[in-house]
Amino acid sequence: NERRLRVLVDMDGVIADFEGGFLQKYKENFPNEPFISLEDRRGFWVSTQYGDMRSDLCEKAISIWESKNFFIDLEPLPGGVEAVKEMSEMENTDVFICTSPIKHYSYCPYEKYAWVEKHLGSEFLEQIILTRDKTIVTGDILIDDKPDILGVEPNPSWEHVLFTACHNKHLPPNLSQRRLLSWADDWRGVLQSKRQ
Ligand code: UMP
Repeated sequence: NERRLRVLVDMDGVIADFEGGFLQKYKENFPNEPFISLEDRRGFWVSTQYGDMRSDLCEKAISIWESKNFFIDLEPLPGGVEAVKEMSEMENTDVFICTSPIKHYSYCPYEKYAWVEKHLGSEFLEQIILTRDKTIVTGDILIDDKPDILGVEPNPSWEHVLFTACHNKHLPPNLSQRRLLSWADDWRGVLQSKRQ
């Protein structure tokens, strides 16, 4: 059916609290090292901002999300699981979880599946897209907290709706990019605006 709406929902920073989970485990593992509060986060790459603070902190940051149980232990972001379930039950709507795994593959891909099963239910295991290049995935909307989503396809089919996160909330207004401030924002209106 050509009239079905296809919604791609990012995982880290949109339905799973990557930033909060990172900061908690970083402080536990490196209690004597400086850290960046969520209020002071700037830029998508946590490792870059930590490396800019002190060069050895880049690899210390990376060691946190490369560890076993990092991704499965992430808390859901407020309203995200409920929103994904609700949109998946809407008529003529297909929802996919579209997420980029880290290249250290020992735990992350497995734990992303386990997280989806735990928080969304086993039926959502059918809806997972793991890709390092989201531009080659077709959809009507991609809800994602990364400001610049680039890849081999110069003209992706989806409209990127920027989901607000600690690292992107200070970016200057971009009139060509819609935002969702949180899952309490009008995501239903965004979906409706794409239906025809
Ligand atoms: N990630 C890094 N380095 C960082 C921050 C995040 O490798 O500094 C990882 C976590 C996620 C991926 O696996 O990048 C981002 O995936 P998306 O949210 O773009 O799907």
